[in-house]
Amino acid sequence: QLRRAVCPGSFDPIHNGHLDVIGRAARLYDVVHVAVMINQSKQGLFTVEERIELIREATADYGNVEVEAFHGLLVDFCKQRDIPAIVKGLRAVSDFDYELQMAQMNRGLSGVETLFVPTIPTYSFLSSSLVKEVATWGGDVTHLLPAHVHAALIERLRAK
Ligand code: COD
Repeated sequence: QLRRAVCPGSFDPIHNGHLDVIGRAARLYDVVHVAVMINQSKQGLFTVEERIELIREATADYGNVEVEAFHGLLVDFCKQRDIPAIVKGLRAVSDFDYELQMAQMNRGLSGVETLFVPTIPTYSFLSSSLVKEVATWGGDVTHLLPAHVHAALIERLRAK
């Protein structure tokens, strides 16, 4: 039986911090599912379909990453696909409170485990919202995103 894990998130858009965590999970598990949350109440810069395409291109070389959208509870996504583990990056203590709450809740709901990998220091300050904010005002974020994501971001911000 294949050993599966999920890396969930908004990924609006995917950045190098996300990719680091997904890549590390992909070395530990047979199949890594990247689950892109559909959030009806919050419109992103990219549509869920666009985000999925950007992630697919960024993770194609790993060879064992599957990218899908989901709505509703993450534990239901896991149950439907026989996924026993959630893999998350931990940036700093500021992430810890909320991540611990979600981990406890998800385990209580369905027994799914959450594993945390410490973010590499280079990306510990990185978030999609900061990348968007900096890029909006012309700051250079080239080194924080895969090249095709950077190009899509610049294009999208120009069109707005
Ligand atoms: N370095 C390393 N990892 C990072 C970095 C970084 N710089 N930035 C983010 N990450 C990792 C983290 O593990 C993070 O959780 C993940 O990437 C995704 O990040 P985002 O910002 O794209 O996604 P979020 O925080 O908006 O995602 C939240 C979830 C979708 C995971 C969460 O809301 C969820 O599970 N929702 C589903 C509904 C549900 O089940 N709710 C009940 C929860 S108990």
